[in-house]
Amino acid sequence: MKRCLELAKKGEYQTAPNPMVGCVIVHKEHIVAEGYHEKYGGPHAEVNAFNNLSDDINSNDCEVYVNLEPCSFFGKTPPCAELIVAKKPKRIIIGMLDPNKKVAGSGVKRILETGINLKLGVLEEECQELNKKFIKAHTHKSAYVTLKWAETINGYMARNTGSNQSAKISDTENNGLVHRLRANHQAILVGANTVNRDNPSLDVRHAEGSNPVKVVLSPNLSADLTSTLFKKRKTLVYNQKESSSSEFYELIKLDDFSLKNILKDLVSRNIHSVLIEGGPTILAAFIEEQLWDEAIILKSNDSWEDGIKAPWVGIKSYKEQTEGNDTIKYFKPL
Ligand code: AOF
Ligand code: ZN
Repeated sequence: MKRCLELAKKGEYQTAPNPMVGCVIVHKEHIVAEGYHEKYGGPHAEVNAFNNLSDDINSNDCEVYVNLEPCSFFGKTPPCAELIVAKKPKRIIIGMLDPNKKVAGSGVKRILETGINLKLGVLEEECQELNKKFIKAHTHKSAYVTLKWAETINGYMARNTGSNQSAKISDTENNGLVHRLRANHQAILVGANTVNRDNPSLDVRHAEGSNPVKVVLSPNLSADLTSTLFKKRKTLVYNQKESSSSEFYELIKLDDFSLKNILKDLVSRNIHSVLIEGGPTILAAFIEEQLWDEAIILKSNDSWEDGIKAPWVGIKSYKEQTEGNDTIKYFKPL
């Protein structure tokens, strides 16, 4: 199962909104074939693993390991549970059930019906951790939220006035961490004030992976639609005034404009995860409404005399790491 998780992780930047899944086929205690879900829309892990199994090996004598329950419906690909039933391995070992309501136990049920020996719940916590964004979206119909900001050693995240007010954490901004974080989320969200003051591009530059969907919260449509952000790739602009679409932005009017409804609307668009990059008011609102799943704070060595205070997550970090002169702190709600 550990190997399944390793294989699954290879799909990290390509599978969303699908889960990361790895599959290992064992014959006489030796791994004889492996496969993983490589990209969204592509074949599932089980299919790739069986395609890699040599014809000389009888699948009836094999054990199949997979970190997620085999699917049981025709989506972009045929059901993996039927593949398992057809290959009839002597045992299948599954990490966790699939929270997708189109599966939700029916894959396991189908396999058990045919008398194949099945074990469920191996390394379950690790399996859940790997696919936490997929699980959150399917279980709660709300996007997985990661908060991210940079702050000075004395807790300021922005200057009081002027443009480009954000605290720049040069050691970390320039390495891959921030960009990997962006590539790891399906969307990246900022408020109208951040757009107007910082004019960010919100692209992935120093990491592999595709660019996340850009999302702007602009209840009164105050975000300047001529900013850099709106010059390429479509941006979703949640607001209270108007729904319309143009080449580079889609205005989405929400009658009940709330963070909760925005996270729900993102999932309805197949966007399972969102990185919140500011500004301070929006970050504080996600914390206040307890709508966050993790927070990553980049703490610099700079000390400012004044400025806009960074929000406070209210708990201690569970992990810290050093990047040059910066400290990266990781938080999860209790
Ligand atoms: C598996 N193995 O490797 C993956 C599974 O549209 P489709 O056909 O790609 O189906 C996507 C759904 O299938 C996804 O939401 C999840 O429930 C399941 N993913 N299942 O047996 C895999 N990636
Ligand atoms: Zn499948």
